[in-house]
Amino acid sequence: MFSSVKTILLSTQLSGLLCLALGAEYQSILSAPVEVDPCAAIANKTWVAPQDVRACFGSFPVKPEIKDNIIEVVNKTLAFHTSVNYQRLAPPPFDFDVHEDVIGDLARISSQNYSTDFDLHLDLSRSVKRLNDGHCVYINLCYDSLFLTYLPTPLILLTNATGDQNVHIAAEAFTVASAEFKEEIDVWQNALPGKLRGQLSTLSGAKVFLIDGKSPFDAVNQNALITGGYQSFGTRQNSYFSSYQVVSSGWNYFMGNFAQMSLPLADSVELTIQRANSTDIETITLPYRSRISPFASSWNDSTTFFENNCVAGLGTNGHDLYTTAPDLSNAGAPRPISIFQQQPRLHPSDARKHRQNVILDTMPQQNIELPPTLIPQSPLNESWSVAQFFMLNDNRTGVLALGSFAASSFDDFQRSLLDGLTNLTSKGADRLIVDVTNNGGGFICIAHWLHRIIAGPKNSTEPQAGLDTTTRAGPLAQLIVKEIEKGGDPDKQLLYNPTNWAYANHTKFPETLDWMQPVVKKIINGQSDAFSQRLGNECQPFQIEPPAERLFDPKKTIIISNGRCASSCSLFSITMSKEEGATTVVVGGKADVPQQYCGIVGGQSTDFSTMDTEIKSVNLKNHSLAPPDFKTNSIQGITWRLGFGIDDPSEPEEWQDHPADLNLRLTEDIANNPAAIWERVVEYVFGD
Ligand SMILES: *[C@@H]1O[C@H](CO)[C@@H](O)[C@H](O)[C@H]1NC(C)=O
Ligand SMILES: *[C@@H]1O[C@H](CO)[C@@H](O)[C@H](O)[C@H]1NC(C)=O
Ligand SMILES: *[C@@H]1O[C@H](CO)[C@@H](O)[C@H](O)[C@H]1NC(C)=O
Ligand SMILES: *[C@@H]1O[C@H](CO)[C@@H](O)[C@H](O)[C@H]1NC(C)=O
Ligand SMILES: *[C@@H]1O[C@H](CO)[C@@H](O)[C@H](O)[C@H]1NC(C)=O
Ligand SMILES: *[C@@H]1O[C@H](CO)[C@@H](O)[C@H](O)[C@H]1NC(C)=O
Ligand SMILES: *[C@@H]1O[C@H](CO)[C@@H](O)[C@H](O)[C@H]1NC(C)=O
Ligand SMILES: *[C@@H]1O[C@H](CO)[C@@H](O)[C@H](O)[C@H]1NC(C)=O
Ligand SMILES: *[C@@H]1O[C@H](CO)[C@@H](O)[C@H](O)[C@H]1NC(C)=O
Ligand SMILES: *[C@@H]1O[C@H](CO)[C@@H](O)[C@H](O)[C@H]1NC(C)=O
Ligand SMILES: *[C@@H]1O[C@H](CO)[C@@H](O)[C@H](O)[C@H]1NC(C)=O
Ligand SMILES: CC(=O)N[C@H]1CO[C@H](CO)[C@@H](O)[C@@H]1O
Repeated sequence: MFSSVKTILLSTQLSGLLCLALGAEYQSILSAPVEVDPCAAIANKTWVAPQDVRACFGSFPVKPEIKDNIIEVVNKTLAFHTSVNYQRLAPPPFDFDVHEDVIGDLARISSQNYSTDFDLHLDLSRSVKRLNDGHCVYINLCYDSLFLTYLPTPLILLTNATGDQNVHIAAEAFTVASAEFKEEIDVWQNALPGKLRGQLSTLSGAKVFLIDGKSPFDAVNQNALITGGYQSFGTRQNSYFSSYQVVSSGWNYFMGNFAQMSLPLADSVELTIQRANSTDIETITLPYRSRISPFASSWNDSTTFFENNCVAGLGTNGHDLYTTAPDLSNAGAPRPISIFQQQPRLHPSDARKHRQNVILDTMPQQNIELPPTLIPQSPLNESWSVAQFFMLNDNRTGVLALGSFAASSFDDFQRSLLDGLTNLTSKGADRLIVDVTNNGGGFICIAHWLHRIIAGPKNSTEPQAGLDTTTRAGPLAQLIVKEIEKGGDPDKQLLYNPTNWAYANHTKFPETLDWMQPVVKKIINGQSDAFSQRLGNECQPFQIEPPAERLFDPKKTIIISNGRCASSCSLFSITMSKEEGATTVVVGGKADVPQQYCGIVGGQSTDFSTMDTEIKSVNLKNHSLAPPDFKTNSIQGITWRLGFGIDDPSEPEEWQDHPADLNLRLTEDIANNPAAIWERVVEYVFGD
């Protein structure tokens, strides 16, 4: 009975009318005592049990026309994603990590039946995640992170005095959880058995022997198979553990995939632990609890749940820039994709003006605070937003803790990086640490800028301080460029407009040029593919004058992260490491697994709605290759440009090796303590 109600609710306009007409009748069905609406049961609640969220999510049957729409939009959008054929099988060292035939999986999903729309979503979103490409992610705001599902016990991988690695509950776990989850902490306190009841704080620091009866790395590795985002297995392992990040409001605590999940797929976890200062081995069960997202729209039953959260809204689809009045488009309002981009919210004009390369995560950044005792003290006054500057106690090592390559104002950010680094040198710093832990990228030209001002003017920084790129030349992309050449973008607003790009010799394209022709044909993993000519520098000359001399000796520059440095962060780290000889350090990570100092290089990231705007603006929406509008509240990210390699300039940098020079083990005394980590890194690298 319930399904048939949903069938009508999920339908298009016509059945929407039907629904209105029959509203009273269905209302009485819903309120019958035996039929509890599972979405009403979790309406207007902040914290709920994951199984109750699943009951709501799982109450919607698959509507064939909705399923076909999602698959068609995703499939046709992937024609703009540079990497589809590369990702069928990446070259070593990523051949074990990246081998997803996403087009084949879409065909499989298309012909497969699912008992619920949520099951369909799981299969589709996980298939896309198997690309292990954080630029190319499928998100449905109806499900993904509508609730985040938490445990109060984030984990950390520690190395002990005899050099062995053990998984622990983070020492700061209770401090973090009791501050962030004030109103829910009693649920966990009361869930603890026997004498542990109410003693959640004593779990902090505990050594973890088993997770759900198995070795902790069984759980870590299971997660690494589905978390997506990064090519490297080691980096995906590291995503399980807690860490830190500079955000625009200060220092954030990153819970890790064990203690924070984007979907309500686990109800509880059984942990076999040894608490600090105890010899007992204890087994406890902790419930997962789901917290409503601040981005959710409220509902009171399944109908309003679906209408308010699951259908396309402002910014889901693109718009014709030449016919839609700005107030009818989403101009001014943040686009849905910005919720999932791992960078601060941008000013809309900056977001349009300055190209970005940024990782998408199915989990938005949270404002969970790093405990005050772990926050580095005495930032320099030039610190601004995601860029915090410090001088270490040796008075010669400056630190730039950089949580993102984007900030609310491009211009202020660019200036603050120059001022902060200049001030460090004027205070006597002659060596530099750049801590990019969990830096998901941001403005492409900020990555180039930072490379240029640190390393100074030289042939690796001027005029190109980043990577040359190419974009995919699918048939529809070629047509868009032809339409622009014919005058289809008089105001030069589109990404495909030649005025944005330059020849490989870094000379800007003329204003009228079909720059896609001739296309560069390639055979990739046995598939015919086509790309644009090689594109040169797009960032220089910079808007502000860079210093005439380098600010630091790149060989005395250390780039630190947990491997989770993506997109523009990769552009910066790779050019600094491979071209300038900077030292790369990955902190944490399993000792016998290679650690990459960055991942997800890309070149420029974008998404379906942006491509849809390009298509609509040149009147190609009717073309058979044009993706239709999403009917659902969905996002499809893509890599739109791909950077060429440094070691092998003829192939993408994306799947070339980025091994860290040093893998620093995390010990109890430095775990999640940035200042302590920096001092330890200085000892190891400079031998002080
Ligand atoms: C519940 O409803 C009240 C009153 O409308 C509102 O103020 C509150 O924010 C709602 N809470 C949630 C979790 O939606
Ligand atoms: C995806 O698009 C390709 C053409 O690019 C087409 O051959 C294929 O059938 C489509 N797949 C699905 C599931 O629609
Ligand atoms: C899916 O369901 C349809 C309609 O019930 C049926 O015709 C088809 O055979 C099913 N497909 C599979 C793969 O089970
Ligand atoms: C380090 O961990 C290993 C493995 O758990 C353990 O056998 C060893 O006793 C520990 N060493 C110290 C010094 O705690
Ligand atoms: C363990 O004992 C040491 C020494 O007595 C103490 O400093 C520490 O706080 C204790 N740890 C916990 C979690 O109780
Ligand atoms: C549920 O919310 C809708 C608007 O979202 C409102 O029109 C309706 O009256 C509400 N129903 C109940 C039972 O509160
Ligand atoms: C830095 O800012 C603090 C607080 O605003 C101020 O007291 C201090 O004088 C400033 N230091 C410098 C060197 O400008
Ligand atoms: C660093 O500079 C501060 C302030 O100028 C001074 O107090 C301190 O002794 C210096 N430290 C070293 C190791 O030279
Ligand atoms: C860049 O400069 C370095 C040193 O000045 C030189 O060895 C190298 O060949 C130059 N590379 C190019 C591409 O000009
Ligand atoms: C760069 O290449 C383009 C296309 O080949 C050519 O027209 C242009 O003259 C070149 N510019 C320079 C400065 O060599
Ligand atoms: C698409 O086709 C329809 C019907 O053929 C037409 O009414 C509409 O104007 C076309 N739209 C565009 C953007 O060309
Ligand atoms: C505190 C300090 O030294 N501030 C200087 C930082 O750098 C800017 C620009 O170089 C100077 O104007 C500040 O005086």
